[in-house]
Amino acid sequence: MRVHVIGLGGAGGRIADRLAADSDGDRFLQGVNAFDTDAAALDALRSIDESRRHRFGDAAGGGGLDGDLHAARRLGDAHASELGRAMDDQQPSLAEAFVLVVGLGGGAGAGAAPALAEELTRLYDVPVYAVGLLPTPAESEPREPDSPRASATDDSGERPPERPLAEKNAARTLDALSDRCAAVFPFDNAEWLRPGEGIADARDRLNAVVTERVAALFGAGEADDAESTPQQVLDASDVARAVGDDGEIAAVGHATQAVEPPESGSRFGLGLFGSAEPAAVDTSEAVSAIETTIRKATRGKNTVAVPEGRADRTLLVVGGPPAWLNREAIADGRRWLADETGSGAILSGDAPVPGGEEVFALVVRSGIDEPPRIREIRESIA
Ligand SMILES: Nc1nc2c(ncn2[C@@H]2O[C@H](COP(=O)(O)OP(=O)(O)OP(=O)(O)O)[C@@H](O)[C@H]2O)c(=O)[nH]1
Ligand SMILES: [Mg+2]
Repeated sequence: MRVHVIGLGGAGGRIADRLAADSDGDRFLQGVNAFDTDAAALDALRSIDESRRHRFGDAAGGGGLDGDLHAARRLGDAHASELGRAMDDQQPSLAEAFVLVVGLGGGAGAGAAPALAEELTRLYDVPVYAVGLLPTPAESEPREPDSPRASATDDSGERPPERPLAEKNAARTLDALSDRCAAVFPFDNAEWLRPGEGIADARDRLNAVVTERVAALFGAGEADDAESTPQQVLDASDVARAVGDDGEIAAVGHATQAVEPPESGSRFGLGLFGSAEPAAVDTSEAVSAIETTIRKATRGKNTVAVPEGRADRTLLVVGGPPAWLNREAIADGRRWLADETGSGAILSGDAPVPGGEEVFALVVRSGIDEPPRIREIRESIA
């Protein structure tokens, strides 16, 4: 499907920038923008063309809002139509969905996202999805002094928290986005950190994970050439059916396995596509690669924890070199997934990648029980 991705605030801008770098020219990325009040943060981006970065809210004086969600909401409301217009040169009316990417615990991005979601909903008839980065518990806790001589300490020897209001901002922003977006995809930063790591140390790695999953989900079914047109095309309405339009949260699992490209010299392979060229892929190897990636995508770390793995609706995408996409193995995987998640509905599609060197599986679950970290965040304002 074709999406227009908008990164809001520091984190959102970095992830949109990375998506622009990794998916440059891919058809699914219909448009991409970065919006922030912070001129320096926008300047630090590398891949989004300058004309697609937009600083808004002169009242912020060209800086960030330091987590002041109240001020940020006011700016977002005042500038939402300006942000909508800043997207116009990329033909947003061709997008099949909008994807807002935002750090939920901050100021500028979290404050502007609900107003922009509302504006896009008013202007266009397609879903607005949000990818929301959850703050870590450590961001709102007093920090250990870096060293015995750490300078900026208070009387207790602790430094003040990095973002004292992160959890409360996130709770309010989750509520606001659930009201205004078709679905929210949380990414639980803390789950992806190693012991002792902070977001600042790990952000490139975290952002690579977010970017890869966003591209795998929205890029599936948007092949660039005719040979890779999937047999079972995943389209925008499949995604919409899987994640609903009620602002529910959805979790994304993903796994890959490196495979040998087929030897026959054919880019097209056999497998699903019944090409005349026999492809030299061993069936049992293909079956095992598919089974393994589906299981890993399901049971491995998701973007947010799924209690008991249960979901009302599940979407499965299997991709890779066509010769490796064994149809029976995919059908078996679907049955296993229905059992594993208890989902009445499993939607699925394939994403052939001619000449690709890995098989991947993507599993999206919606209608899940509240993940513990989301509950903790919501309770911070209860
Ligand atoms: N995954 C990821 N999360 C980040 C990154 N940077 C910040 N975050 C998270 O996002 C939250 C908001 O941070 P920013 O995006 O910098 O905030 P902002 O929207 O620019 O808001 P202000 O700077 O306060 O105006 C933080 O509390 C972190 O939890 C990043 O690069 N990657
Ligand atoms: Mg900022």
